[in-house]
Amino acid sequence: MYRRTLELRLEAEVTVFDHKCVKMSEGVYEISDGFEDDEPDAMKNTDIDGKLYANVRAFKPSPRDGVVSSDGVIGHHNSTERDQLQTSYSNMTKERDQLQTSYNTLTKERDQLQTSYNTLTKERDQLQTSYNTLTKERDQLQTERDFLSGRFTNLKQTCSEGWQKFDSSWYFLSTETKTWKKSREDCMERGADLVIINSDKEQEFLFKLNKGFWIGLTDSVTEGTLIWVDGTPLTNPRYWSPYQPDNGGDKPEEYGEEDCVHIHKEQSPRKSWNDLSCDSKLYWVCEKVV
Ligand SMILES: [Ca+2]
Ligand SMILES: [Ca+2]
Ligand SMILES: [Ca+2]
Repeated sequence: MYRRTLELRLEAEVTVFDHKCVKMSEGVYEISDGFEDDEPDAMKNTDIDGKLYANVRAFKPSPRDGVVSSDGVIGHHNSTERDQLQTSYSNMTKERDQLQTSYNTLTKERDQLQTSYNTLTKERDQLQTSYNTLTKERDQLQTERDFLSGRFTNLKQTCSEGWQKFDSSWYFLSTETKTWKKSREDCMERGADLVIINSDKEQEFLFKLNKGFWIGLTDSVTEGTLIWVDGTPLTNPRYWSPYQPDNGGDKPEEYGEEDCVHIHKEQSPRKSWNDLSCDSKLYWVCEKVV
């Protein structure tokens, strides 16, 4: 914009200058005529100026001869100014071209930067997504690690305190005797519960421990409804001794209520359960599922 204004101004100046030149040459011609008419006699051939004027008089220029032929000094001055303007104009044109080149280069650079910026923005977004995913994964792994570490600590305790493993569970056989309720409390303090028997294999394993002990089965809530310590009702398998459960021979007034179940070591492996008074003191077995 600025360049264009400058160009226009220069062109205007050159035009005005051209116009002035024409006017000036006309003026000179007219003045030399005037000298012929009005010059006092005293001026003639008396000094340098006079000689000059005389020369002017002697030369009869046509209006078309203009600056150069009518007055050498003025003509030279004007042509110098014109040359200077021409030079300025050339310089300006050159400068304009350089500016145009610079502008093109900068435009190109700006476009490249824009492209780079877009690429980087995209990359940043991808990295952000990756970061979010990794953060999520890290949190999951931390949770998993905490869970496993807890389990490991639990297992370490289990192993060091006389527990033994069978299938997918750990078992603890007590070395003292307690009521059913106290026995259960002991198991819970060890992070376990009284044993729940789920299979023939488990029943046989327990029978081989060769002791009479409490298992996690009771009908203390509702007489006749036997429930495991995890809340599931007794279905199958079941390994009752003959005539059991009998709730004390159905004579509570004589034998007391029998609401807690134990394994009787004198019976056969698959026929060894008996219900007994919960206040009896027996060994017990805790079970911890891995
Ligand atoms: Ca079990
Ligand atoms: Ca009972
Ligand atoms: Ca019984």
